[in-house]
Amino acid sequence: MAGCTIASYQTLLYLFTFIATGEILCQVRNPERIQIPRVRSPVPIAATAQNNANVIGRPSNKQLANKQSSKSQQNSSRLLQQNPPAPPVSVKELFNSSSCVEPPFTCPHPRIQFYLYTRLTQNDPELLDVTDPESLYTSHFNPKHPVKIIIHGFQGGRNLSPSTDLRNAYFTRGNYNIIIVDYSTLAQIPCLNQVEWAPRFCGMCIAQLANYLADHPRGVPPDKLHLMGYSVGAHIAGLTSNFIKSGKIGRITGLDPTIIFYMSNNRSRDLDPTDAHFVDIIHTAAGILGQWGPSGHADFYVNGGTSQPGCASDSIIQTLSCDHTKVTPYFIESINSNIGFWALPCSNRFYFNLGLCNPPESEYVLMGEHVTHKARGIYYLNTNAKKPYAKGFVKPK
Ligand SMILES: [Ca+2]
Repeated sequence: MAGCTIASYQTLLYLFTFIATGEILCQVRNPERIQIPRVRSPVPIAATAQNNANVIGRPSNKQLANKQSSKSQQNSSRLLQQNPPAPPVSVKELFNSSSCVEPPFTCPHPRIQFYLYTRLTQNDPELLDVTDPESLYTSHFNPKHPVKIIIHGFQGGRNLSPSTDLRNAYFTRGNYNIIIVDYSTLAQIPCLNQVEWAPRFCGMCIAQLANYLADHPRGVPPDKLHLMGYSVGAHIAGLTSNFIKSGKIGRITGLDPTIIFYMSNNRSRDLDPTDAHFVDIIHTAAGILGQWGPSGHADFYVNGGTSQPGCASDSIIQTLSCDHTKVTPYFIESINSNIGFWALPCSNRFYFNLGLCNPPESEYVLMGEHVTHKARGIYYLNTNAKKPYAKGFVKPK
């Protein structure tokens, strides 16, 4: 029995290594300075504390009024990031949630942080404190600009690609409020139990952020939010919807949602069309590291959806990781592409490859950032093997 447990653990570890390798392969670190808003709010705290009444695990009014508590949390957060707890030393500890993350498991949690980036603060993100109404007042958040909430994958982080590349692409285009959910120290490789548990917990805390934005006089309602998640981050976006009480999320983009831990048909446990007004999914490693079946209003299968050009290598791990991670450069390029990733509706890969799907031009849609929210069903498209990946509008021969 113990042997089975260890064998299962090893299998899972290999799977997570695939995902982690994919994340690590494209790591880019950017130096930055964190801004913690300190200017006083012109609006009484008591007024906004009342609006914050529906948030999950919300702090008490005493906490809302206690700035010292907020400062302590920020200091604690920094210490945790600088000194993560020691990894577990036994199989039993691996399945103990407290082995890597310290209780209490309530939101907000110092290991799940929200960094606001605007065009003016690209290198000086502002840490949002959902217990403090002043935090949003004194930040550069502008409710007139689109709000993008980016959720990285396993072993990702705000200073790693694709978070960094997404920010750069959006700020090249215009003004946005980009909130990076950084939970990099929440789910770590040795703590397998947390890899299943952490996404639900993370979703709950992101819902607290969404409710904070919805209740705040200078915030936005959930239908103005665009959540996008890569790999397990896609499911976290879906799980977030389970905890939002103040409306429905406007859009969720799933970037090759991982299949690991998400192979059941329990829609409350993963990303599905009920989680937002519009859910678009891009598949690049379907059936291997990514989910196979369609799970959004619109599902895009790129180059067949499973194997990506330019990813072949001598290492099977590198090849599979490359297929999985390739989804992010496709989406990033879509933000500023002049020709776009045009896709056509088609029921399956076989018909697409044979050129049997030949719909009228009016049925083609753009994949990626500028997808029409009216898109429904399964779409296929091909890309170039190297940048620029977009082929523009291409009709089957
Ligand atoms: Ca769901």
